[in-house]
Amino acid sequence: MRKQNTRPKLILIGGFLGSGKTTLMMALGEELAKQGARVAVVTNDQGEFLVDTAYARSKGLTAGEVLGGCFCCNFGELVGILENLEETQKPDYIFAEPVGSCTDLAATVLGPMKLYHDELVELGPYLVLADGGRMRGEYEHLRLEQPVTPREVLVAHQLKEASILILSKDDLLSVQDRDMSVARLKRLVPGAQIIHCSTQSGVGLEAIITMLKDSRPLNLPVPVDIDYDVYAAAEAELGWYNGLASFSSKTPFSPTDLAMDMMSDLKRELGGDAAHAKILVTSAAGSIKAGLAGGRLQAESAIDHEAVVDRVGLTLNIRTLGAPEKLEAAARRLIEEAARRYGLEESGYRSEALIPGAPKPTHRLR
Ligand SMILES: Nc1nc2c(ncn2[C@@H]2O[C@H](COP(=O)(O)OP(=O)(O)OP(=O)(O)O)[C@@H](O)[C@H]2O)c(=O)[nH]1
Ligand SMILES: [Mg+2]
Repeated sequence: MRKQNTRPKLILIGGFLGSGKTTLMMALGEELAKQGARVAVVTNDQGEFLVDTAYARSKGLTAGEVLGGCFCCNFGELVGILENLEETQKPDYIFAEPVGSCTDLAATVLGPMKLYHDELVELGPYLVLADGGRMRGEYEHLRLEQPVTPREVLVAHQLKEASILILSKDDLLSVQDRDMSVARLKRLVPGAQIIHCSTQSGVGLEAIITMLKDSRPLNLPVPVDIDYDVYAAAEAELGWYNGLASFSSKTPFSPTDLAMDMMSDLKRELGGDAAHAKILVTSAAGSIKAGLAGGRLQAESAIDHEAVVDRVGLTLNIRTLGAPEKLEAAARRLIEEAARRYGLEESGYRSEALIPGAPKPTHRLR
């Protein structure tokens, strides 16, 4: 059913790299679209060539993107995209996914949007994902309650400024794991509403949709203070690689095998160090997306497992500890190795590797 209100509802979905933002955004978007609503998404990255945008478009969703820095530092561009979506699509809901290493969105995006562009969008709740896989793994070793390292400060801050905390990847958690994670989140963000959710089992999705449809006015999340030098240091710990290429061959090959082999090679190379690495392989037979987050390799495919094709397009995004030049060299080796193993001809390679610059928000309301 279409929304009554004429302004689209803008829903920001935040959370650390690999926590499940895009997957959740697609699941919610597809469900709302099935119910007759018009849905658009806005993706965001420090660079170009995004798996998330290509993935959203491969699912038939209208996707705009803010490139070259987060929403907060490119606020005008975000507003331009929202205006354009309103003019061309008249969406009921717009999901926007900030960069996973970005925080302070209450002060730099939501507050300014309400203050300067109230006529353009109605603000929905700010959902922040706490990665279920990491809550019962890596995050057990993080002092989120008394953060010290830049990573701890960043992750704790992301969680603390949420309107609603989503404990993601519930399917990976035992009941006891879930209870412990929810209890920890409650201690960390007292009074927060917490919904546990899985895009695999479907748990929690209906509760989130019901909340998004609620037309009662919302309180904006209150900005939480953060030291921008520490925040910048947390972002600068990560090397960023985005690349794309095309592969073709006279002998048909399996896009699924190619994607999984490449990600297994990458997992061997990066081990648990990948904040998030993801690949999207598109072909005439469909697409496959595979991701490596928190040391776990997972795939989501919209293609027959047995399908073989003679050409594919490939987009590869890696965010991990380490220097961008090393990352670029590793990604290049990965692509060359895949081409050699499958006897493929490679063309159209483009890439960029960088360390995110210090955040300099267009607005910061406190
Ligand atoms: N088991 C499980 N895996 C999930 C779930 N949601 C997402 N994933 C996997 O988690 C990985 C990261 O998912 P994304 O949705 O790409 O995460 P993201 O937060 O958008 O990542 P960035 O855009 O890099 O910050 C992928 O391999 C997904 O398949 C879930 O509910 N259960
Ligand atoms: Mg994403």
